[in-house]
Amino acid sequence: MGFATDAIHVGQEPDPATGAIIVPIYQTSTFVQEELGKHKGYEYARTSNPTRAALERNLARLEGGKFGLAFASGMAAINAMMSLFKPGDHVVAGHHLYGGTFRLFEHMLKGSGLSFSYVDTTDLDSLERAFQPNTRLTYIETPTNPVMEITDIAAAASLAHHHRALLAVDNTFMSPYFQRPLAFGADIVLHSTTKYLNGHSDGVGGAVIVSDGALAERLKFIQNAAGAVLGPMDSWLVLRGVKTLSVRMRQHNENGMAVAEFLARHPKVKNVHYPGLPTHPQHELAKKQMTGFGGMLSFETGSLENAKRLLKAVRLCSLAESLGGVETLISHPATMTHASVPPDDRRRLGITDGLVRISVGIEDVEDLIADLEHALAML
Ligand code: P1T
Repeated sequence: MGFATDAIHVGQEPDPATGAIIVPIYQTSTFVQEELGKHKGYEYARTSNPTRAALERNLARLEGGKFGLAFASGMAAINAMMSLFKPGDHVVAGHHLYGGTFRLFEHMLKGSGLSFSYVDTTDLDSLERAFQPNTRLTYIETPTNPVMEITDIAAAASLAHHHRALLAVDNTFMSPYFQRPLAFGADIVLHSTTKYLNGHSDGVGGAVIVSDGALAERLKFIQNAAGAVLGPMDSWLVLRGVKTLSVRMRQHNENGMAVAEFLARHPKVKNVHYPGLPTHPQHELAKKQMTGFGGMLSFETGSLENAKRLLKAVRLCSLAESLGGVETLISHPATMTHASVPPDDRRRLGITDGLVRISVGIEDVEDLIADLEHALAML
């Protein structure tokens, strides 16, 4: 079946008890057993819950994987996945990561004995040089948050496998509608479902998707043992959001492209980071591994003062962290999403004080452009 059909139907057969077409919110902590050892497949809701299980099956299919696991947030999903590794293991990570992921690695997991090298994974030679005998994982975002750098997933997977490491890809920015990392050889896909998968800015969640049965077993063990599971109500909200993922993503892409082109033409905008623009340094690679460019972009206003003025002047775009919802959000990475990255590192990575990020929503694009035009006139 096609992607949109799968998004609407997989894991969502009519409820066997009532025929309800929508998977019910099984708001329960436990399940009554008929006799010792005899039950209907569910015992205790941390271990598994039917609403969460429906979402997990759905997300696994959309990513082209076999197993999905849903967590309480994107960070909980990343943390659970990182629990696969033990003290002494080394991780090669992309130098551009969501600030919270960097904070987890540097300020929590380093203390538990993991070590990290951060490299420019768009440059396959530096990626290759970063492997050590104890490297067990390569961890990337592509495109990266917030400057939209793109790593060749197939090349990163073969390098990782050559060094007997796994490749994990945070696919939050593209969603499986535009990019399916497992098909390019990645072993693990991560999501903050808070973003495009939910799509309506009304829940926090995360997911891990894999195809390997042994890896899935270990992740399932971690999910149950550590217990940062997604609740039934939040699982239901993501299930509902995913039903419209394909139509939303097409509109995010159309609006994203129009806003990027408008900004690229604007005399007060210095540099637009959007993989759909032919001027993006990895535009060709983007076309190879993505089927669209999505709704995320960032651009340079030149100074903190300009960024501040712009963010104050917008009326339709909302100044807020997060992304991937139907409404347009605008943010300032240096002081918001990436505040936990040390200032020197931020500057080296191009997360300047003048950088502004937009999660382009699916409003009428003329309204968005008019809002930005009005705000840019204040600079
Ligand atoms: O917020 P949470 O659901 O825990 O997800 C964390 C996360 C993981 N990966 C990526 C690529 C992300 O962008 C995020 C969260 N990002 C934001 C809140 C943001 O505004 O960028």
